[in-house]
Amino acid sequence: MSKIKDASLAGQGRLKIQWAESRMPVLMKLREIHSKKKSLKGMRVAGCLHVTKETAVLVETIKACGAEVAWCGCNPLSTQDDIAAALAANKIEIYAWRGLPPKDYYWCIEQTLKIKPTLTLDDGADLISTIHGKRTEYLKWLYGGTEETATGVFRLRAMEKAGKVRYPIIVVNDAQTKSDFDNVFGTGQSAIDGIIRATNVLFAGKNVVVAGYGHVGRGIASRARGLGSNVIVTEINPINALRARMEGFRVMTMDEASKLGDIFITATGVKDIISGKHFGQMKEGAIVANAGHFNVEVDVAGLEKIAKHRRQIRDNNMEYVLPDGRKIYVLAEGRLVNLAAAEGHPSEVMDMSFANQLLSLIKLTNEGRSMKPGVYEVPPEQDQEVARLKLETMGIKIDTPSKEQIRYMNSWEEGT
Ligand code: ARJ
Repeated sequence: MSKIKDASLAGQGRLKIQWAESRMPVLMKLREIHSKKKSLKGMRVAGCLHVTKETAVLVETIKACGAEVAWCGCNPLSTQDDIAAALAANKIEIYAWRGLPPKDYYWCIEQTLKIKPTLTLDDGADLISTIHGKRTEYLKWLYGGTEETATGVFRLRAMEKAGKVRYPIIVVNDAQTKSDFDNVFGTGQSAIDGIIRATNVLFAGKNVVVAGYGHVGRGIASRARGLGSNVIVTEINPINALRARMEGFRVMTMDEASKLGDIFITATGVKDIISGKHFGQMKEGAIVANAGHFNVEVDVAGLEKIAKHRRQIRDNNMEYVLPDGRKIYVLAEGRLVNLAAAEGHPSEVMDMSFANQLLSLIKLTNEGRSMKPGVYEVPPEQDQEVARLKLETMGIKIDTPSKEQIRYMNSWEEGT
């Protein structure tokens, strides 16, 4: 049983998945090893993560390793209907279509729970929060869960602080081979890709305002600069602000930046970053996009209230006319622009994120029942292994420290 938009798109979706497979050598290698061992045998995996070609490679790997799977998307605008169709045609239970309303979004989550998951895989923690909220009857089957993204980790850390986490959850986002690559290079490229697909504007010579200078903001700022933009960063964290400044960007408040920007990109994970006052000060033709997980960073509802009228001028691009005649363009309804207006991060970088997902699921299969409820980091050995495998597939060799060097690194006696 599945619910998707159009089964006839399966062929096109399958080609895209095969393309992704050819760019995800680490995950494919792990598929080869762990499908032979049936490392997830007996597991039932409920997943709630953007339905893209890269996710499809992960889902089919999980299945090949012996698990049953039920899947749904984790954002109303990120599902690629051809990929959903290809997965459904491959007899994978999937509930996802692009543009579903919030009521259906939660209906899809509920459907995945019907397999009585032993493992959950989240991006944004909606599955975890549903189980901890109104579906606690599902707790008894659970070995553990994983979380893909920084916003989900914020939620989990808040739950942990309140003593509310009821099963072991590995925060894949915080692996170095995830957040230092996916969040930085992945979003850096895919967010700009989304903006370009929705607008085809020239980045050279534009003032690009990046809100937030965490991993994601750093990636976007660096890529926008590479395209010739003049980048302005806004922050609330003094250390991040200082880093942005010393990396050569102008740093100022959003109040100031809102008067200067041609393109605004939010990457904070926090609500109300761009709101009424800012819209009121923006230049004619300003473009506003969000790269954070939830659609809370840009107050689109507030803009709807002050705008005289609006029209959809291109795919994923809404033109708002303010009472004084100025036009402001909001991309993808303020939802994450890289997945809503483009295809998400390229396969090469998702390779490492999803290798971490798979290895974390295997760890929870073997050890989850003896782990206490709580939030767990990816083990450093796993992180190292993913990096080692990635380098190997790229044909890159690195040095090995000598015995003497290892002794030196672990000693304190030797100085000048
Ligand atoms: C699936 C993707 C893709 C992609 O790892 C990234 C992250 O942290 C999420 C925030 O919601 C999105 C996720 N991501 C980016 N690109 N997931 N397929 N191609």
